[in-house]
Amino acid sequence: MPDPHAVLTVHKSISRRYFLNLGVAGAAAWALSPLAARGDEPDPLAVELAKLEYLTKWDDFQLVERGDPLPYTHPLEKLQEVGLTRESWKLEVVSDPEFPAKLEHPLSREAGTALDWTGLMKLAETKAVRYLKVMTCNNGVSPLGMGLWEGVPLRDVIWLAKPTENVRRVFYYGYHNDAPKQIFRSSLPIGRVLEDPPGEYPVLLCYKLNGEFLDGKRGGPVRMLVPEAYGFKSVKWLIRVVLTNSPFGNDTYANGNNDVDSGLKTNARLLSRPFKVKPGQAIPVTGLAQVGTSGLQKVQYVITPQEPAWPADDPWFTKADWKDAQVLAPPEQWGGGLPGPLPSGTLGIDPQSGKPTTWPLRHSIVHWAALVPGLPAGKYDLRCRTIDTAGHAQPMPRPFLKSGGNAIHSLPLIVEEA
Ligand SMILES: Nc1nc2c(c(=O)[nH]1)N[C@H]1C(S)=C(S)[C@@H](COP(=O)(O)O)O[C@H]1N2
Ligand SMILES: [Mo]
Repeated sequence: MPDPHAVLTVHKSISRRYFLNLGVAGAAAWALSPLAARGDEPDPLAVELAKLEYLTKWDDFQLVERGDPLPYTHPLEKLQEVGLTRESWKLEVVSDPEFPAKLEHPLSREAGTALDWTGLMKLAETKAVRYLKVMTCNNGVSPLGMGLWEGVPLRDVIWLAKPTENVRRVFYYGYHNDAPKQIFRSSLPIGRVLEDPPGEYPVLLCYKLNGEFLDGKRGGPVRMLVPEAYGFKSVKWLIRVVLTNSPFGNDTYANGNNDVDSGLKTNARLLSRPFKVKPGQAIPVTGLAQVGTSGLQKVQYVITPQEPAWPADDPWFTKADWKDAQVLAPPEQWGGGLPGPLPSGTLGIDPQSGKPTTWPLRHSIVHWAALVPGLPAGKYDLRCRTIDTAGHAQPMPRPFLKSGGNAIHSLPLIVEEA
């Protein structure tokens, strides 16, 4: 267990660094701001900030899980029988009977050739890959958690099955209680699995989150991890990979009207702001932004009076007076209960300095902050948005909800004498 006070120090230090960056005015504002703890009393906002580790602790990771019963809740004996313990885990890589692919060495339970945990760990000795990635549900408003994931590239296991022709897609399945109605599956084009565009991370057979082996609750022993995609592509309790000559996807999530080819969207959320401030008092605001396919150039905020209401013909506040917030630098401590610094070989991290080689990192989050100048008494709405690398303001360029949420987040703010 990491020391919660250590975390508090980390977060106060990033916030303090931000306010001090603003110069003399910033230093004065910092001293007055509720982020500066007074004496031994941690300020309520500082306590909120203390929860904002860069990586998410296991217990704070939100889950999206189907199954009745949930696959990991079976008694140990049953878990062993179905292969949901490390010792009993087996992964098949077989051909699709409906649209057959040609495999010279299928990995099947029946033939006793399925990949087991020992085989996976053997591969991991030379092939293990680690990277940071945010897990977000296509239908959720904020990320489920930010993780350091480790696994073996899926392609290395696919090659063990010696595919030779008629492979157009990869279907993959989680354990589903042998009940057809409970199947959870997803798919990728074979090209995406075999090749990574420059700088892109590989699709993984993932077995670790934040330095610890996945337990059942986190989708273990092994889950899929698709770095650029929403969570539904990262199937948990993985038991079967099917190589198919079908040119079409089979994703369970398509049944929910979801855009199953969507990459992560770039968007911003507010995390903390005082609900009520005095007239003229500077307002410290913090938030989080998700760095999606289109990258992140800026985070911005705007405050508008609640009355009169903003013109209905500008629902995305494109004509509002948006101001730039400050995207915070990489953290000095990554949090998430990680036992020590980021492990060597983490993609995107310089092995010498332990710092990211670019910032922000792809498919990840950043924290941001702004010190908003004081306002006259009144009722306001505070909003935030991102500007992506191409200069598109959220919710563009893909405002369609079923491709993943990126609506403009808004919270009320009251300015009045105490
Ligand atoms: N087998 C299985 N895998 C699954 C799911 C599921 O219900 N069953 N949910 C998916 C969805 S919709 C999401 S958003 C992610 C969430 O990952 P997490 O629960 O580890 O946060 O898991 C995905 N993998
Ligand atoms: Mo999801």
